[in-house]
Amino acid sequence: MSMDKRTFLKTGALLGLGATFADNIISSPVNQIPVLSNIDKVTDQTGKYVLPELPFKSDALEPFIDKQTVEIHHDKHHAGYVNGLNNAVSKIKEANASNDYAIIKYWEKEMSFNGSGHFLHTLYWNNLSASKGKRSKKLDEYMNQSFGSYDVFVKYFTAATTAVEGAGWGILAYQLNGDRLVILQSEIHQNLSQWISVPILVCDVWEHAYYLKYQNKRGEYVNNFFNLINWEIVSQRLDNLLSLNVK
Ligand code: MN3
Repeated sequence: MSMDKRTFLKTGALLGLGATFADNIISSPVNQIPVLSNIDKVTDQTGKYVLPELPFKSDALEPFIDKQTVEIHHDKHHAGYVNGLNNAVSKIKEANASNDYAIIKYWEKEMSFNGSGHFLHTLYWNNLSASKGKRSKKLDEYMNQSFGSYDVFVKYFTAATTAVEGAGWGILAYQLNGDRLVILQSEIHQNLSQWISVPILVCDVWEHAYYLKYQNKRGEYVNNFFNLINWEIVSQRLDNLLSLNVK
């Protein structure tokens, strides 16, 4: 039994998972990564979004990134996203309580913009350090599989990140179902996604999904969508994600 498998099984036991389930899980390379907890935490105990402390002193990245930039970036910009996100969440709660969804599109956009801002900055601070650290064998394996080599990754990531149109991010991501690494550009923070959120239920509202039958009546199609949801699959997706225990 490999170290990875032992680590996982131990964790699986802690989570109360059966051996069969653990055996299934370890067949995917990503799940051999020991469970990571408390890295990239975005909330406090109560579930409220909070600004994480910097994992280093604000001058630690000198001379590459200066102290003043780090302080303004973290204390002002990142803090602003956290406040904006909490505000959007409370406005959405109000909408649910009053059954008034007149400006739900606005608050969804605010939640997405500020949420992605909060989450990406949390990842950013935690993936920076004055001491570079070493890549794991597993990460190198995935780099080789996905891009050919680490050197190609560096060239590709540099090119894609430099070429982001306007403000945004270069992102190295693990594609859950496809089991590979991908490099993405994000314009602004979000484009209506939230980077650490993984879909478990989706409804296609492109016109091709409903137009022949519903024409312009998208709301009717969405109402009827609720007659068709496979909640077992949705529940299973949630269970799969909870088993990753990355909270
Ligand atoms: Mn920023």
